[in-house]
Amino acid sequence: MSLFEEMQQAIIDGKAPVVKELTQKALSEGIKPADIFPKAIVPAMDEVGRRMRDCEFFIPEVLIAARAARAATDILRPLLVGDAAARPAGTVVCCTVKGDLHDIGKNIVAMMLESAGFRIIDLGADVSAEKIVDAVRAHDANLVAMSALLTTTMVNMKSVIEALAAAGLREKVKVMVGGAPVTESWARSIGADGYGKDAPAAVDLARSLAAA
Ligand code: B12
Repeated sequence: MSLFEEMQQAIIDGKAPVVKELTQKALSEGIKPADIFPKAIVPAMDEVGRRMRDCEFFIPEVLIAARAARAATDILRPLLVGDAAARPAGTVVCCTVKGDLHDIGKNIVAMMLESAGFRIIDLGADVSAEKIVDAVRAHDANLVAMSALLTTTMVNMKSVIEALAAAGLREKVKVMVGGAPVTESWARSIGADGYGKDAPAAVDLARSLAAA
């Protein structure tokens, strides 16, 4: 098994200490930090996404794998600053909307996006439209990923889209939405650019929106 394959397996198995050790080994062997994303982390998390889609993995396994992937990204991120070849796939402002404290799904989405090479600005839960607008501006984000778990808070997604438009930022950012009560038709009705039903779908969607 190659070092990259070993790393992939360790991520899928959720073995964070092994991932950390293998990441350090890869770096000591002269492997470029930027190569570790496409050759180990992204394919491993793509496989985790596939298993989740096929009901082979459930939330705990996904969280454990995402944490293991983070053991690598935590080491690699500081090394990538200023490396043009390692430009992130995009910058995503991630949050759960105002009034809503549910953040488990949002955290999974954020971790999967990070593992797929996106820079994540995670604002947490119960986040106001103004805070999202400020973060998009401050971090020059090209994507906003919003989560809502309550039928009473999903309406706040619309307010965020309106606030982005009022701030003159709507043309600059793509908006993706998700969360248990959110649907494709809801996303369309509030003028979002896309809806994802789970974290693997969020990764596919972010990739296609960032490329559009
Ligand atoms: C855990 C939980 C809580 C925890 C939250 C802890 C936390 N840190 O998140 C606590 C105890 C705090 C809580 C509180 C409440 N809860 Co609650 N909670 C849940 C529960 C059981 C699980 C939610 C969850 O984490 N699911 C697992 C994650 C992984 O799934 P997910 O969030 O849907 O995310 C996935 C996808 O939706 C998608 N996704 C998510 N976000 C995004 C974003 C984007 C951009 C994309 C593309 C995709 C995407 O990808 C994720 C990963 O696959 C649900 C029931 C349920 N089965 O959904 C009720 C539920 C959501 N809660 C509910 C309620 C009513 C409440 C309370 C109002 C209860 C009360 N009376 O106080 C409060 C509200 C507090 C508040 N202001 O937010 C109701 C909502 C009903 C409704 N239709 O609005 C539910 C459905 C339970 C029920 N059947 O009644 N809750």
